[in-house]
Amino acid sequence: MSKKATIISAISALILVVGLGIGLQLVSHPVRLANKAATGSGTAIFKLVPGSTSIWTPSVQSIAGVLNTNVPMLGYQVLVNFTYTTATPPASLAGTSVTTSEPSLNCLTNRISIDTTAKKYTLIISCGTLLTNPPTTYTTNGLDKTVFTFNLNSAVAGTLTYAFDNANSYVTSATDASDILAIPAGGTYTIQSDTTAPATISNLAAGNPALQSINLTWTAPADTGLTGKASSYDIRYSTTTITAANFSTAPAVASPPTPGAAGASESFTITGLSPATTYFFAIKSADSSGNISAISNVPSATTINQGSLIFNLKFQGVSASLTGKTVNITLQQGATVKYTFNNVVVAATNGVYSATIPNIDAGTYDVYLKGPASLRKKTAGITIASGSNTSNWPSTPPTLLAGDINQDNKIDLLDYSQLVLKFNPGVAQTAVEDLNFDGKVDLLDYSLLALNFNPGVSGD
Ligand SMILES: [Ca+2]
Ligand SMILES: [Ca+2]
Ligand SMILES: [Ca+2]
Repeated sequence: MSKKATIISAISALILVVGLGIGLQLVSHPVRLANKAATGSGTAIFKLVPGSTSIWTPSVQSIAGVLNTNVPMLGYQVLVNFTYTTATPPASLAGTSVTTSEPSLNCLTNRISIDTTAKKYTLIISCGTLLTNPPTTYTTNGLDKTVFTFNLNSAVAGTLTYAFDNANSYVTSATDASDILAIPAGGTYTIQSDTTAPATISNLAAGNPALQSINLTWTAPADTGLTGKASSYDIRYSTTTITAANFSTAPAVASPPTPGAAGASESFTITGLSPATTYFFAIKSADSSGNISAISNVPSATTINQGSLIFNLKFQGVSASLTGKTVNITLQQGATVKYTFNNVVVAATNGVYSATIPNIDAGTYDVYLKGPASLRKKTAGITIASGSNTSNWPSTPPTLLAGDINQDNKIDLLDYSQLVLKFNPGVAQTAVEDLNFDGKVDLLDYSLLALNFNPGVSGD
């Protein structure tokens, strides 16, 4: 039973008891009572105004308090003495301890719940250094909210205290808001710092090795604190194994990813590694309080071992820088063919034609080049180094000898016969028999074939 209800009831009783048929005008109102008292007494003085009508329309309300029905009449005033029983103060602020120091944590969200039904409390909360917003003290009208939200400083432990402001706390019943109700006591929260590190990552895996990169995958760890996840990763790699003791001295990844929610699949590719090198990897995570996890498992992986074939050549009898010329290339180790590339376009500068072929396993090869109507030419002992754009290709480009029109790697009467069929000096034509690539099949081509004519002897 609120005191307001008690007052109204007292007035109602008064009207009923006195029954004078004249109006009552409240003279002293509100009636202020002692704070925090569960029960008490009060006095209301009413002025009787003959001929007027009552300004009160008594409502039907039960009374828990006890009215003093011995109401003396003092002239035109009526003195009402009554006792009252306060309404039940709000339930205590729920929750007793919050374990966290996460930044921007709504430390009291869903933790303070005040029954404000028909009551109005002014709540003063002081978080001291815990609070960043508001800085230290927060005052609110309890009527308009039951949940109070504050931001905590990161990684600060301490005590949050709260109290109700007696002078500005009221019970509000209907439209009247002047009667002080018992004020609930204040209390404290203990804000504890987070001293528990995120869980240790145990499924770090290294895979997808490329020439200079390796991909890592793992599962995001869980952490204490309200976010439940780590706030940062520290990823290390080394060409020697990583231990808890040397973790901090291993090179760190410059821009590790931001941790996802606990249990999320994480993936990160480390670049800038050396080719053909075995690396070890390890990861730790930290929470926003600076707690650092133990070292993860330490997987390893090896970058691939490849380089590029960089070569050049000349076509016999061709000094021009022509476009669209192609060669077939074979890389062999002994009799074993390791790579074959057909119709590789070679770019020309002053009659020297060149190209680069990447992704060749590091090693030493014999490289065979063959033009559209030339004998195959071997360049022995070419070393391809991992990740390298240099090789020991001869400084003097090999020259492909012209005349193998029928592509049997010999220059003989078969080739001569084909050339004769296309022989047509002065007439432009595109033909493989145009050995010097000048757009005609004439004596120049015949001369080249004759120069290399060597029946029974094959190219390299
Ligand atoms: Ca933690
Ligand atoms: Ca031939
Ligand atoms: Ca020609």
